[in-house]
Amino acid sequence: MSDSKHSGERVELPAAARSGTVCTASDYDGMYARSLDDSDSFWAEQAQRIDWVAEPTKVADWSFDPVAISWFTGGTLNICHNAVDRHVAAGNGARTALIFEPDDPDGTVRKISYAKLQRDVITMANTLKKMGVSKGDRVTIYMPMVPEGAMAMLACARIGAVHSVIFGGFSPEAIAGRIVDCRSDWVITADEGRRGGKPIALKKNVDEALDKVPNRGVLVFRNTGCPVTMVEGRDHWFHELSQDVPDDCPCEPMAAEDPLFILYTSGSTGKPKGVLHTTGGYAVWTETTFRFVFDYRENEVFWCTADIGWVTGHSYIVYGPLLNGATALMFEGVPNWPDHDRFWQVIDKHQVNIFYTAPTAIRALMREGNDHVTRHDLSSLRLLGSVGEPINPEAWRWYHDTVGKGAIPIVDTWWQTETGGVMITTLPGAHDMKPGSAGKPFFGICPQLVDGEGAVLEGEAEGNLCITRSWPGQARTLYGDHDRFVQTYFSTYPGKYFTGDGCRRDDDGYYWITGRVDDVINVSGHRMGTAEVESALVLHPKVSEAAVVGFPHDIKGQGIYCYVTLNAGEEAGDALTAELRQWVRKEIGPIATPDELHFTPALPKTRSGKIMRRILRKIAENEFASLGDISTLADPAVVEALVAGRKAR
Ligand code: 6R9
Repeated sequence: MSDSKHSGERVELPAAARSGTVCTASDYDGMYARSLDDSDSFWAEQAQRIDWVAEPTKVADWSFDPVAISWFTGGTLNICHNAVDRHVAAGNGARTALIFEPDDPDGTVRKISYAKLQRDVITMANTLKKMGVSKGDRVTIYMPMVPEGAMAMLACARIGAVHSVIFGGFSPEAIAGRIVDCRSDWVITADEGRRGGKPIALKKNVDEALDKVPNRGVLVFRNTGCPVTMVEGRDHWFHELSQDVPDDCPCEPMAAEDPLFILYTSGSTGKPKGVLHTTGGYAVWTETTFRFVFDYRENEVFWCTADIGWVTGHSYIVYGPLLNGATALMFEGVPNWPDHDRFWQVIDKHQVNIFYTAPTAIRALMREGNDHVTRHDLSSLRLLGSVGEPINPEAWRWYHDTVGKGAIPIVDTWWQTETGGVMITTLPGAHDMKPGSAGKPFFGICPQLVDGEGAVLEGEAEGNLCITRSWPGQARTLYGDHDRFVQTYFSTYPGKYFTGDGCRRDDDGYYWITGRVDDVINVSGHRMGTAEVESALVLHPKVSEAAVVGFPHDIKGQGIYCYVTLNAGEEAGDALTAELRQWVRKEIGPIATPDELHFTPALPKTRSGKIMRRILRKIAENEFASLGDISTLADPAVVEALVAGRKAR
């Protein structure tokens, strides 16, 4: 272990991790070089692990200025065939595809083989067809973390429908907005979900959303059996509609660039962005990244704790593992219910080999002490992973030493909804680790650091993280708004994809993500546009203006800090604080609940009326000494009042 101020602490890869790996250090160097120097042949080779109906005639075909991205042109395929059917056809039908661990530890575990998954997906695909869904239709999926959620995605992919999964924690308003944005006529949901012992009223939320945006059909799964209202002609119980559907359903051949899914994510302006991924490139990218990043070995159990409503769930619960014929664990519950040892208990119970979670969960569990971990047998673990936000070295250490017993590697994987899969990480059999650093670029990834003016920074440097070349899993557009896609990602530094993240590269070529540089905050690994929360707040009749920033939060990484000015005559107080918190929950969902509401008579503004967020951020962070230049403020006294207010909290 070496220690250097600039390049960070280096934790050597255990010798055992280097043997039997899919990619050694020298393999990586050679493959990485080839992935850039001879990109087409490199990706054509990776693409051979996918079954194509028609082979692609061209590998990469893209430009970042103007922005037009295609991969595997001329190729046709079906990702459901690749994730499910081909494993059955190859004689692996009996292998477990999904292990379902329910919220309640005493509930029923389900083990779903590839053969069973195929039958269930066929039934679901035919039921969707019977309801009226056809190729190209957008289908909203608002499901609990049960296997039927994954099956719904695969069933859409099978018939060429485009899925748009909405996280079960989102509100009716958020569902309605997303349905309108992608003009989705269909919803797949369940009566109710469960998490941490509490019910989640999924069908009821859908009903409220559909009051605003009528839909053609809703397919409803019976999950908890709670009573729900079924709207005649619109709502269908799956167990009824699926009666008598045929038991075969051919996989629709899709062009490589046909849309596979839309996934909404937060941007720096109010409206969520419908990130669009297409079929061929996403299949190759998730298959390849899963294979190399997790170094998956036959019969291992892989557990990614994300929800399928986030990109991590799409790529590393559903598509990446299943494309590799792996066994993926799907967990309905939460880390701290019924007790803080739930994760460790599940690892022991299902003999999990690869465990992939988020720093927010690690920090929360670290707080509860080591006993919760040490009382379980975690010896099945071979590899740990982290995703969603920078992991602080202290949490990394605990994860490594207490969970991994200091004996197994950690992959800290940096990527985004827009990147489809992992972009920067160490590889578990190739690279030493550095706590807090994601590591090295994955094959085909060309990271570049630029300063505020766009000047390229070489060697050891800190700047804004761009990617200069396309990769197969890159998002192709924002649904229905290509201009916004270009504007958001390619206009700050023309000719480059701008990630929105700040980053440092050390003298070993390791990348250290420093966080978002735009008005997006990262709450428990979930991206939240500050503008979204502001819009929700100002919708309240008593609120005049709101400015939202992130601030350091022990568990969540960043918390939501809201500065609020009220309309004349309105009184601030605990009751209004509670009311506004509830209001934002209802507008966006529980993950957007403000942590701090700071009422203020005025916000710091420039003379041209722009809110000085930089200052608000510093005040929220308790960094009063470094407020910077406040001379351009219309009324500098506002700042003094805000600082006094912050200190008093
Ligand atoms: C996969 C996912 C993307 C943003 C990204 C960055 C942050 C994700 C990270 C990380 C540091 C890591 N992020 N992984 N920061 N180290 N290993 O999380 O996608 O929800 O779109 O968020 O999350 O800021 O830009 P998404």
